[in-house]
Amino acid sequence: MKRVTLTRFLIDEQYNRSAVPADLRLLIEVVSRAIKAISINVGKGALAGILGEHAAAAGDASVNVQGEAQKKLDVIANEILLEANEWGGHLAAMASEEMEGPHAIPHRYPKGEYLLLFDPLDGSSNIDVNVSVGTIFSVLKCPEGAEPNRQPTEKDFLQPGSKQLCAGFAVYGPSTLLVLTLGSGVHAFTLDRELGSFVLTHENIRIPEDTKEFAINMSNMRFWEPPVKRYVEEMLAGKTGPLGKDYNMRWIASMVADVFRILTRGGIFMYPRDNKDPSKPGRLRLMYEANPMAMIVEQAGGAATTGRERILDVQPTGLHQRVAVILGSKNEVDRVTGYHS
Ligand code: AFP
Repeated sequence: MKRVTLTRFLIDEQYNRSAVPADLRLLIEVVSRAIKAISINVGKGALAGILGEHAAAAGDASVNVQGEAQKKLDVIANEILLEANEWGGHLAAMASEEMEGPHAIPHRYPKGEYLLLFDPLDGSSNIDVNVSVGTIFSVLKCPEGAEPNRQPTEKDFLQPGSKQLCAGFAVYGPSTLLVLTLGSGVHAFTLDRELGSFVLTHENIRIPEDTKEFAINMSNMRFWEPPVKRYVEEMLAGKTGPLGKDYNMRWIASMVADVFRILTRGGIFMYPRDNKDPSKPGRLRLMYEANPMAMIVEQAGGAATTGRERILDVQPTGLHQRVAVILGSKNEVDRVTGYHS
């Protein structure tokens, strides 16, 4: 089998309908190198003394802007991505789940036109139990500013997901995978640890429009809204119910692992709005989880909604805002979204 590395994929126009701008190629290459470094850290597990919770200076567990306990690897992954990306001249600024506001490019480095957003380590509650985790990233173009060299503000990031130029995620599992879309389909690369290169292994991934597999955290059932309750009950009724077929269930609690499974064999993933915490319209973050995953899923022929609207159409109001997520096999997403109207 011809071994096409990520580098060749980005340059060889037979893989991309339109040429990938050099600065965007550099961004993707740099992010892929950071993903390799994170993969090495994750792979060391308990041997590196970096499992468990990150202790703030005071010695107690630190919490991130979400008010969630930070794992040591959350902080390490965030720092790896910041350090890898801040000097290359391809970025105007960065934003991360782990940081309150945008991360400016230090004045000593050149700046570029792209904004990079990321969840450095998604699924971090799974790290200590050795279950797959990942990194999710999204690329936007920085709006033209009135004055040159102005520092981008949070407002510059608040663009709907339909404006993304690129989206991707890594899965640190039995193998390390990089899933990528530039708007011309979805492709996955497997890390060849001997070469240190990402090699194209899944070209033009397509999600089957139908499925018999759903992913949801069932322990929240009593908090769901009626349309989701109805849909899940219909699937649980299987052949005896209105959907006329039996369903299987998976819930890994690492979005990257659940989404990659859906990319490879179909399925529907739901983290719907629930009334467990009425102040939160969902658990997952729009800018660096839902939007990149929605672009990838749509580019693979699937669908992604909040239950009420297309995720990529949501006009963001805050860098860390949360949103309900229903994504995967198109016919199933359309069905449950239809129940909401
Ligand atoms: P953590 O990063 O805090 O582990 O959350 C992971 C996640 O954002 C997403 O990857 C999972 O699908 C979802 O949360 C799991 O949520 P529950 O733990 O409530 O099932």
